[in-house]
Amino acid sequence: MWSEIITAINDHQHFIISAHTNPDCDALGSELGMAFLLQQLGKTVTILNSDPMPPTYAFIDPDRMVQTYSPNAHRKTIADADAIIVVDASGGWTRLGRVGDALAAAHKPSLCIDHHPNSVKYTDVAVVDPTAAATGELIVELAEAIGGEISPKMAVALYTAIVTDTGNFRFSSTDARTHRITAKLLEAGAHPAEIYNRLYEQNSLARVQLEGYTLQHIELTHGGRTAYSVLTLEILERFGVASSDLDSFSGLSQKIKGVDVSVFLVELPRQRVKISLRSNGTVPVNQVAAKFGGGGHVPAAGATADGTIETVLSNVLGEVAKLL
Ligand SMILES: [Mn+2]
Repeated sequence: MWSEIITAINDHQHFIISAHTNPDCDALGSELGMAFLLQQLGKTVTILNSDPMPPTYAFIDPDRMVQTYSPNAHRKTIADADAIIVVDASGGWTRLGRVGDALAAAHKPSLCIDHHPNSVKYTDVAVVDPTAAATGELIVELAEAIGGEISPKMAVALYTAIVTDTGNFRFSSTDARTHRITAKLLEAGAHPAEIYNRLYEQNSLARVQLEGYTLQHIELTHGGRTAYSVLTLEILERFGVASSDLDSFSGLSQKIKGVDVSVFLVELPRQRVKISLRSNGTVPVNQVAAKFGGGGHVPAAGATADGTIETVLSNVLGEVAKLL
């Protein structure tokens, strides 16, 4: 499975790694795991994303390798690169946002490593394995296949990728392979209690109180099968919490008995809305996300849409209703 990827890595020296917009922890951890592996092999690496690293996840990047793409600052970096590696995004260059346009236009040899279903082949070489619970799992398998060593830094980045993408090993994608790979990461120096603390126990009081506000404003529709909550710019401003800092809010209403789908919308500036969708695994919310130009998995997906929050909410609920 890895032979083409390994050949391409061996054949090149300067790499750019990228992932999808609004990178989650699997995207970031996989980028960093891949970057540390390439450095170990004597390669040079630049990680470029369209959106910044959420502060919560910064602990997996002790060397501050993840950069936010800027056309002027990175023109030469892209021109000088030999090859591009995309992780955790297989819907096409557009899934990468602004940096995707620049990378596509550069026409460099390109590789993709991902676990999203319904992949679109847009790179020269791709390993897409939807049975993997996280792209982080695939990076561990690649590291082994290439004869690399899992360093403590790699272990932390990749463990964090897997633990977040599996909802702390509770999503149905979690299997024996996940745990076998995770065991290796623990042996290599990832500490679960420490990582849990960094991920989930560093909230500001305001963010915890905003969680309370969100819980208090959950609405049910579709006979109780769909729950939705909406955070407007005004509310975010009132609580002083950034829209990029709300990842764990999207599944809050899945706690409710009878709820199959959770819709969580966050208003962004300039009439844009961030859509986060969760389901109990029986409703493919990635199909809804795809309608709005996003993507994801059956139980967890997202997109960013243009429009007022009211319009986007009614359109999203309409699309969800079609699947129920
Ligand atoms: Mn992922």
